[in-house]
Amino acid sequence: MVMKVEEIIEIISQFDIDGILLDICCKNNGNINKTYLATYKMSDGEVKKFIFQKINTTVFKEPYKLMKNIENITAWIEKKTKFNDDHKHPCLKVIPTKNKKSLAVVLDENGEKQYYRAYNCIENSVSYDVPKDKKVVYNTGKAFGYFQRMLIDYPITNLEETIADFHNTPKRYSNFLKDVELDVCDRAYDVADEVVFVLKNSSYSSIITNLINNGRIPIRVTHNDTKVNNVMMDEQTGDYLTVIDLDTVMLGSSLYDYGDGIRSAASNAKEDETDLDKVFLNLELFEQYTEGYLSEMALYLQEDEVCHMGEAIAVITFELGIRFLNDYINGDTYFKTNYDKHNLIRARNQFKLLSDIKSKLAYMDEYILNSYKQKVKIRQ
Ligand code: GN1
Ligand code: MG
Repeated sequence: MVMKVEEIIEIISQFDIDGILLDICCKNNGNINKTYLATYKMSDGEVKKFIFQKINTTVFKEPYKLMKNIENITAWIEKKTKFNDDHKHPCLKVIPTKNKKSLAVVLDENGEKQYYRAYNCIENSVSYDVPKDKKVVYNTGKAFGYFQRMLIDYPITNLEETIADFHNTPKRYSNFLKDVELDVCDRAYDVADEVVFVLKNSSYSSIITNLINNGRIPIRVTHNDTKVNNVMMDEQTGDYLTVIDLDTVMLGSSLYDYGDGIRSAASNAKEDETDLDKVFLNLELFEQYTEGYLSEMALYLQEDEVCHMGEAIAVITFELGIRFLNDYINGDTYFKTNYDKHNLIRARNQFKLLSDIKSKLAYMDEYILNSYKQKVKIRQ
């Protein structure tokens, strides 16, 4: 449903922003929430930008819990940033409504509640769907490593689960099998090759969850959506500024975050590239991300985490491929799509990427271990 400009202006006027709206536009990023960028002239004359987002409540069923997490996490990071006298990394801030709520609520034409939130906009920043160079990839790894490090001592009891079983890959796999069986849209037959690919690679589903369940790797506060475009970079210097999209910050494993970061930042092509010859894991970019990530996190990782970082890239790529294919089979109810077979295209893309990742695992494992050892030795 397309929202009229007057409607969105009415909604954002509920937020506590002391300025006059100059311009608003819809941003076409993210597969879940709807995002707007607005420019204001503030009462002191300064021109400032703000981000507004409509929360997708099919995905995030409890928006207030979600916002509580984000407010607590951003406050935690801001406190640490101030303590460290760090002026390089501006913090994401939730802008409250005039009646001091984290969300503006409006009713849609069916009487359903719609939830909107506002953030400061990180000034002079840019994000990339496909990184423009090696430096962006290095800095993406560093940004997510830094984020994990900032939250290493975050009180975990103070964190809500915003999506149940988000990175529970075995559950994703068993749900997928059920949905293939149900085949509500009559689409499974046409994607038999892709379904067979999933079955053949099913051993990837339980690698990380087994490590967690056997107590071999720690549970940490993790981002859980470490896509390259979730890092804001300095337009001029190319350095990372801050990590955004904190909706899925929950308890999880560092392995999913590292794996997802590589899957996203080191793929040679965008997630919906149809020419599969272009889709492969770029090893040079893999090295850059790994260097950036380990420069922040090497000292904090446990041995079993380091030993499984390579495999984690395969696991998360398998998981996302299943999610896209599952959504296609279910009739495209979860991810935003721009055309008919968009989710199927995305699934094929991830499966091609997975095949390539598998062929490079031995190299990547060795690289990770050497890089880790070097960093730990230097710091000791
Ligand atoms: C979604 O909203 P966005 O684009 O940052 C998804 C991620 C997927 C990603 C794939 C809550 O992230 O899990 O990895 O698409 N977020 C959610 O592009 O499902
Ligand atoms: Mg997201």
